[in-house]
Amino acid sequence: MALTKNKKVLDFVEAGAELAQPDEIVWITGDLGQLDELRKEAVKSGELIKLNQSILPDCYLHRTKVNDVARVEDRTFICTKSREDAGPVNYWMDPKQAYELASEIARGSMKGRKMYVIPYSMGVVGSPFARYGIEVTDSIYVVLNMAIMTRVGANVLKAIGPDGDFIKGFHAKCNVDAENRYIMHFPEDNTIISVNSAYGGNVLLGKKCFALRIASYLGKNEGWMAEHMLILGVTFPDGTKKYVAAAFPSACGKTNLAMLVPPKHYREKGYKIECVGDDIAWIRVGADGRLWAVNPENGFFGVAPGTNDHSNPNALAATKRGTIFTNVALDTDNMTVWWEGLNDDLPEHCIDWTGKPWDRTKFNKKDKSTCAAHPNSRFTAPAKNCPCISPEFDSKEGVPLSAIIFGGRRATTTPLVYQSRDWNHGVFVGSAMSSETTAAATGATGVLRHDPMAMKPFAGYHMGDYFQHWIDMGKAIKNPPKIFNVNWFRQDEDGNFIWPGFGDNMRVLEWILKRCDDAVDAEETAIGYVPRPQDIDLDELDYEIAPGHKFTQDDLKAILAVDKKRWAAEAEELESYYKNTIKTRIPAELTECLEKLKENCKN
Ligand code: SAT
Ligand code: MN
Repeated sequence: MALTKNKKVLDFVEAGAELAQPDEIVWITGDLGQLDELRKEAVKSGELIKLNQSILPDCYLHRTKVNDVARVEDRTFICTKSREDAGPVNYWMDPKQAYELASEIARGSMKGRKMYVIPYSMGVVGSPFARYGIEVTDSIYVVLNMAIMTRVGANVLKAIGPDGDFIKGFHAKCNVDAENRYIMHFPEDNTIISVNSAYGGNVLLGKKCFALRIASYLGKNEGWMAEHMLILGVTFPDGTKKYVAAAFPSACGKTNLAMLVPPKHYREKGYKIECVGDDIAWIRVGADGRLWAVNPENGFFGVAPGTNDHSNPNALAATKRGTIFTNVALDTDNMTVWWEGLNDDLPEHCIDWTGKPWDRTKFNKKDKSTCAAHPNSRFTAPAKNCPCISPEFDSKEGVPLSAIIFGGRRATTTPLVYQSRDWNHGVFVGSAMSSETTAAATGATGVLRHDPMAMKPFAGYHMGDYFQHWIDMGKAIKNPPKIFNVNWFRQDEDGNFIWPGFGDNMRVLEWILKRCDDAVDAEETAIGYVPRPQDIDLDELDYEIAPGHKFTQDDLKAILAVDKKRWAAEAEELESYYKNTIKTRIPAELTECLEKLKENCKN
């Protein structure tokens, strides 16, 4: 039975049903009993595998088709009336053509299936930040994941009200045919359509599709920002708190930084990190002239491989109940999960992510094809499970930002950390981000590509207009956060990571926050302010870059150095990206920063 009298909602659901012709329509109420029945049904059909309930209560494993393991950027479209408005780094399709194509593919696709109607909220229901969506889908996996990642149920329909608007999301898994897979966004119609996939970012429409692509477009028009950022809170020994948002591309450690456990001597002094969000931040200017951020999500869709007791004990703890694992390995001796980097106890009896028995004797760390878990295998865990979740997680107003951090995976050139000269220069630094690609999207990994503000796959409109929006926001912020860039991924000639990363990133965070208070000096360089090596706390740092090579101040000096020759080349490359890729609508403020960088690198 329909749960609302809102005609727009009813018309949308009816149109979806008319097209896809499901046998039945099921409204998701948010009722725990209903979700439980769906889990049972999914276990019966094999869509979910029930894990050991005494070790992993309420946890399940799901395997996708092997052709459907990551976001598909080349099949993700922004469908604006004018091609120019989608901009140069998005794939574009004419909206009329897109609707027709999607209809053709989805027509009759839910025959013999049920269509679930998921009312969901991005943000705390009823808060001024919150935005609502309705996703219809024929996948129980999607329903159960959305019920973790967002706030779902009848109360959302109440919040939408009898006449309110919402973002329309239509998902049909069809035959999971990669050749007919389309993830389409219609920002001018508040609509998302996804067909022929059943994987995470392609189908959990509240996440990247709504909370970034559609929301970034809404934010541009309404004067706020939707960003691919974690949000964390730092508590200082005197009890004060400061908040930081950080943008890194997918699978570059946002979840790890958001849940960081500081080194022992910091903990002993009273430092604490709390996680507000690990992937998406919605940001507005507050009445006090500062930027305020909320995490619109309700769970974590984190990368499993590499997550362990050292790299991220908080994320690991979050996955111990109520979690859906996707494409990890199944340890059949005790019906638990395993992935590369979880521990050194390779399971003796194990089914790999494709559903085949796995032979641990053939495992070779360097060869992905011998891995038991897919490199982009994931856990969907409720945020409330996280031991370090911030008390501000459910705050309606969000948290005030002291700093914004950009970062990518860069083996060379980019120092461990540097600070921009001011807001506009910070926007320039974000626009100049490049990072090595990861398994989070299909295609080659380890290839350096431009990824401005980590939003290349997620800005729902023209990238030049997006830069302009950042510049314009700066004008509206009386007390702007300071903007920094970090790079945890510098490598030596043998490919070893020079900086330890993980919990030791606290040492860099501390410097960043001191800079926000003008409590520490810095060296002005060609690219911005870089720490003096003595200002990064190396106390009790015990890290071996390679066997026999312990990290010392000299290594720190090396990863803080700004090599003007390399930066001159970087600037030249960026100039070509601006000119040949973005081409138009680049704010003058950014080209001025580029000219200054070129000038600074000359001698
Ligand atoms: O697949 S998702 O887009 O949800 C995760 C990611 O790539 O960041
Ligand atoms: Mn992400």
